[in-house]
Amino acid sequence: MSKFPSDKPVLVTCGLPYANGKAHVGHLRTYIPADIFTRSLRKTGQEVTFVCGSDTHGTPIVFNAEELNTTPKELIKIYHKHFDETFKQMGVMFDAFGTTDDQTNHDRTTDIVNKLIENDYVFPKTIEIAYCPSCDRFLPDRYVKGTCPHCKEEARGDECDQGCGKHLEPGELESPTCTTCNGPAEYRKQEHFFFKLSEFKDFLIEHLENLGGTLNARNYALGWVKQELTDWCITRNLDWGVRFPGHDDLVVYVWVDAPIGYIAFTEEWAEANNESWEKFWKEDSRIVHFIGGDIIYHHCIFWPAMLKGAGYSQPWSVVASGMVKIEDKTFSKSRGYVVWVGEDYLDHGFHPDLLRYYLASYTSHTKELNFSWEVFQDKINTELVGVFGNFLYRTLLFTHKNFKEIPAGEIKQETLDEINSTIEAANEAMENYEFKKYADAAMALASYGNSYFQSNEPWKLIKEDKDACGEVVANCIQLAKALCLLFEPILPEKMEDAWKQIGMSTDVHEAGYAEATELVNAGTPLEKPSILFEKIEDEKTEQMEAIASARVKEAIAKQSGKEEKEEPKEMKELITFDDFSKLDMRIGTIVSAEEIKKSKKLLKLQVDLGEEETRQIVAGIKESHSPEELPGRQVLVLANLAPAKLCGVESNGMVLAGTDEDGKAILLQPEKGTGAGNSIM
Ligand code: B3M
Ligand code: ZN
Repeated sequence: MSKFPSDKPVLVTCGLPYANGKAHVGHLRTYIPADIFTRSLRKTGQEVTFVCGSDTHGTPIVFNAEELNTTPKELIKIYHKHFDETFKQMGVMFDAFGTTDDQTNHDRTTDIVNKLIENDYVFPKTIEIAYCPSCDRFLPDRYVKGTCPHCKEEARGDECDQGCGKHLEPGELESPTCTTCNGPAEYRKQEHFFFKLSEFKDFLIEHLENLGGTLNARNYALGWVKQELTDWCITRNLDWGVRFPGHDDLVVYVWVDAPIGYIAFTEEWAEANNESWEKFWKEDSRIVHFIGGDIIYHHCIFWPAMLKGAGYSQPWSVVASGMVKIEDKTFSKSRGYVVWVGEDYLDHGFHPDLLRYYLASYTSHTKELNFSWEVFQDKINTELVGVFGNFLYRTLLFTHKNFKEIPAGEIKQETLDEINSTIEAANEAMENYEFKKYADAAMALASYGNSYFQSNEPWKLIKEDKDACGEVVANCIQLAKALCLLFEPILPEKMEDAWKQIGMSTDVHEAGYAEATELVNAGTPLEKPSILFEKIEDEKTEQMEAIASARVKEAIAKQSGKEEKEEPKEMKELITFDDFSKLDMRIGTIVSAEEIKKSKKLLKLQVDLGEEETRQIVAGIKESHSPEELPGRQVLVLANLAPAKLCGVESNGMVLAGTDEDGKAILLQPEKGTGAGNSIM
């Protein structure tokens, strides 16, 4: 049964960007799918409110402001404006976009903290806090670094950001050092306030068992809750933030007032639109949080417990996106592995909708996404240009040339059935937060349109039977109409254009999926069409790749200067011997190698695997190996990998390689020469 539309009010939120840095593609991996989800729900007839805002408190902001010789207030003003503008440019249309420093949020936070105190969920405790004797101050969160007590990696005060990723409580860090003067810090006793998180264990287990969204969020959180829940220190020694009631020297921890921003922004929206915020936060509702995979703990544990303790409604779903990487390194603006939305994308003249399409359709939402200009180009050129754009343009050009209007003609049941089943599949994908499946379903309808056009040969029919030709064309325009509606959530601006081109005078953003099967109006005049999607040239991709790799190289150089440690490798899921024995691994001998002209990274190899014919395998080793040096070399090959096309070239297996210090491929090889085809055990 379909979950949408429902009678319950739906609120969609996105994790709040810290207002102390620019927007990068990693951010968009959360915001764009959330925007697509909101737009798509609206198309089913569901009313949705979509809110977000800037996260303006916490030590990173005070820290940055100090470094830039400005005040936190000035700093957040600049970045708040930047995010607001960037989201609008990217077509991410929030109904409200506030800041956690708004008075509404100060008031709501104070109210919630007071409720928690009243309900006896807050208690004082004297703890050891890092203190720097030479700077003469207490060191909250980012002001102190040291060793993580859990994994012994270098960590900062509130989070083991380079090691195990655990949230750290004040006083937990070993060998504390002041990040301002780099001098040794000491622990001093001080009274702080704690939230009794441990009392919420049973509530949280039940809450999480019923929580919707993506399984990664739910399952991680359940794992943590079942292990241990420690009470949570919710105050800090800072001037900047929301005052802890009754204590002028303390503010609440940023992770208290940041999620409360979701409520405050709903209030701001309600105030401006004469609406109720309570229907979401005090009554039975569907609150859907879109977040990055690194803040599951805060959204699935702290936040619902806090809401429960203060008598508010809890989230209905948490949708957590996988991380974004660039050249296999996790995005990190502090380390420089980053693709900026402004200077690395929009400023190069790329249309926002292309990036929306790429992010939505590249891989499943919870998987890691390795940002690649080559894949970006390939997806745009083959799918948007080659399939969807091609169908729209050839249909409209042909219609304009031969009819100048939508011709009369019966819309066939088969066409309507195809549209209906696509919408059904797309909606099901959306309800499961499977944006790639949604995009693929829509693209498959465009392919259907191309085959329909091609097999009916309207260019022949026009000479023989104009009426029959008109019918084919009318069916194509019906398909085009459905495609505009299906693609609007992903390509909002482009579909505004396409909607006009097919002769519609209404607003495509307001139109619902139900209109897809409302018959197009014969006789509607059609203008000469314009091309919606242009091919991205190879030179452009190469230029963009060069920028990205220069950025990563620079970051690596900077880092080795700072002697920072590499990211530790996370172990993948355990597999059984049975799983392993499914791999057919063999020694292979490279017989020949040639360049794939279109690709910077790929070579086409013929490999002897002891079979009758050699195998064609495409390998990403062009940057490290020239084709001439390869024939005769022995390599390790995964022989039973399903065939795939890389850059249009068929590949039947995988040559195993590792990477060197610069991230270039190094081939793995047997210790001594042996027969091709010998298996690896
Ligand atoms: N400002 C950003 C992050 O840690 C943080 C999110 C707050 S959501 C309430 O990804
Ligand atoms: Zn750790």
